[in-house]
Amino acid sequence: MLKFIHAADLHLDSPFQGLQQLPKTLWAKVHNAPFQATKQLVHDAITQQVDFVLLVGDLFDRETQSIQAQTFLNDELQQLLDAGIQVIVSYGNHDYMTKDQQLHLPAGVIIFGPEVTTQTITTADRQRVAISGFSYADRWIDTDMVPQFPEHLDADFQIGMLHGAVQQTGDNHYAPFTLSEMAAKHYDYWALGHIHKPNLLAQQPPIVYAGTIQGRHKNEPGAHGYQLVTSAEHQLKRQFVAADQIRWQTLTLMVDEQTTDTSLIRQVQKSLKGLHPQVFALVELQLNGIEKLSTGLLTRLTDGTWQARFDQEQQRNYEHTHCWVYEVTLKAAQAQIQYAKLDADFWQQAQTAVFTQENIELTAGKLMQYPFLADHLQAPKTTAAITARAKNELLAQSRLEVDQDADHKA
Ligand SMILES: [Mn+2]
Repeated sequence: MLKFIHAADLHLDSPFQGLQQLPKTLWAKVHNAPFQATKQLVHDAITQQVDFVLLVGDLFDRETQSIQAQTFLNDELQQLLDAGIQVIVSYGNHDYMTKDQQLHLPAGVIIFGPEVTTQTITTADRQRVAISGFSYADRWIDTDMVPQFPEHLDADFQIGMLHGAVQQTGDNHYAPFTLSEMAAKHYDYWALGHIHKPNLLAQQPPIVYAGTIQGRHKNEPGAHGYQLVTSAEHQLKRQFVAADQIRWQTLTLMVDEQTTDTSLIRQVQKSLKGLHPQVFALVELQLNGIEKLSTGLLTRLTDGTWQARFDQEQQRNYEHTHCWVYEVTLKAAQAQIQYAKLDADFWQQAQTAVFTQENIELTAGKLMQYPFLADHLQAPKTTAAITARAKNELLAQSRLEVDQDADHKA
């Protein structure tokens, strides 16, 4: 039986920005999570006695890697090689191979170059597996690489490794492909990387995104890990295996006129105790119905005062609850908030004019040259999130003004 692991997007050395306020031990756990997840993969590969491990790009988060991250990965890959497990690597858009910046992976690791080539591996039980793939030589590949992949060769199984995204309208910077051209190659498995959510694009033969091994921010929620692939008759079957050490999730609570600083703390703690996460949870607390809150509490939620108080509480409990609330987001229950001093139509007009993709790009300026920032800033979700935050700020601000006016009248 053939057995292998397909993983991608380890993103070692991810900075986990915006979480530096976490308690030291928790911050260390978060920062180490991609490393621990990788250790888990290596451990599983050895205990499962797989034939080989495929790593489909973005092993590192940036094209320049820390010595620690390089040493770590080399040690782990060496353990696989020592156990007789072959390792096949293609680089992606985050760790593309520049001429002057070559990674030194352990001797014996098979690394694809910038052109599509094929490596044939013979497994312990004499099965021949042809694996085709390529590495990024630059941060972008605008051309479809699938036509360069050979037809199914004379081997028991043929696998394609591709770090990229399905062709879409607009920009295609990540080796754009279509499912039909992949299917037309008659491979037994397409091992994909780049998209961080584990995703099965086609059932049989499988065309699969392994997903990132560890979710790195709130837009990568849910379980993450790798694919364990085994042969049954002449088909390859895959199974998702979790390897992540922390998980991102959202907790939604309703608040109203009765909510006080203290009652909210109790309400959140009670809900967290009920979560019982299997894997340590980093929780975005989403409060709905905030237009009913007192001005004082709304202000303390907006300026971080409430969160600072709550942090003192969760410092004492987080090892027990296995959760940490890292962010509080505020939502009004009504779609249209009545702003005290703002005409609703005027707000709508201003919102449409100000919160545009174009304005965000203009504001970001030179930062747009970094593909990972450009991807984030161009996502419709980002525009929506910035708009929502501005609304909450305006709401808190206008409520304060109303109160001040009331004071003047008294
Ligand atoms: Mn990636």
